Amino acid sequence: MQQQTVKIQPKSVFLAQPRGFCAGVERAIEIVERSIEVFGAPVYVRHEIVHNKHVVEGLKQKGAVFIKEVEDAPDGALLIFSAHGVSKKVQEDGKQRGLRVMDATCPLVTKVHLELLRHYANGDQIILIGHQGHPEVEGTMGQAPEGAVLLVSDPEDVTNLIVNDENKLAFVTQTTLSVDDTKDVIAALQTRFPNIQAPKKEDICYATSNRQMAVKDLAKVSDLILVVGSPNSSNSNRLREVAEKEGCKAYLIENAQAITSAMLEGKENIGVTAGASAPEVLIEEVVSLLSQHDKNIVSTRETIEENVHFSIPKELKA
Ligand code: 0CM
Ligand code: SF4
Repeated sequence: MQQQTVKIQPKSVFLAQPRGFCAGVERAIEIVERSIEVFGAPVYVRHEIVHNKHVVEGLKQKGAVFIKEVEDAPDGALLIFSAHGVSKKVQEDGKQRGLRVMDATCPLVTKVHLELLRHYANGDQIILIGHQGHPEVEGTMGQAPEGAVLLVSDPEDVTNLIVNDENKLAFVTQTTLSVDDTKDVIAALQTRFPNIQAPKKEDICYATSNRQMAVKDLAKVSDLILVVGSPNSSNSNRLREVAEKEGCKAYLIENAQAITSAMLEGKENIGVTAGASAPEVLIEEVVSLLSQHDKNIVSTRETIEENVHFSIPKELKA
């Protein structure tokens, strides 16, 4: 076993708080589990319910079938949309097929959709700050007809934008971006288009900003940070980048098995955090590996208390 061959004796292990599951992920997983309990297996989930391999494999065992598109679900199926949200077209496809649909879109993603729709109804051109190809970006852009929303990822994209009327512009953002990088993109937008309308309340969600704040704090005391999360998880990738920007070496790891001796060589103080879709059991395994010689080296660094909960649809409640 790889775990036994890793020679590690850090002086201390710091655990970020908050870390791991957010309210939107908890709700999305609960929707899948309750759908199976209430309606029976199989249930069909369009896209990974959240971007975590362990979560997806666990739900497969319970009777969830993960599909790419609505058309991959058989007639009469129960179809669940992932936490990242879907476009109007995907919603429409589900309706057209006459499928029973459960929407596990995080309410904070839906908030961005509604904001975008409000601007669209006002005749504003909308700029979305986000990463091309990410399912949330596809879902958010797809709230309005093709061409109505322009996507930018960095200040350079802002320089190249061609807009219809610079006095009828608004921007929204993906929920899981780097808070600091997004500030730079917003500054570039506001410099070029002084009348651009901003969201009333930030679109980057509470879980994303809190985890970034916590990893910055971790970076002050760590010489290595391990971020538990899957490679396709946007918010988890951002945590690794934020740690590195703070001057701390950081790796995104799927689980404890991914830790190598080379990663740990010469590192005395190791910080551990996790993306919003990474389950606590994976973090526990990482901590237990790092502290196998002495459990007393582990301490938690709390930066902010979280108290957010989203309820599941009525028909799934016990
Ligand atoms: O958006 P991201 O790739 O970070 O998704 P995730 O499934 O890793 O995290 C939860 C969410 C959302 C929306
Ligand atoms: Fe919702 Fe934020 Fe969690 Fe995504 S990371 S599911 S937007 S709370």
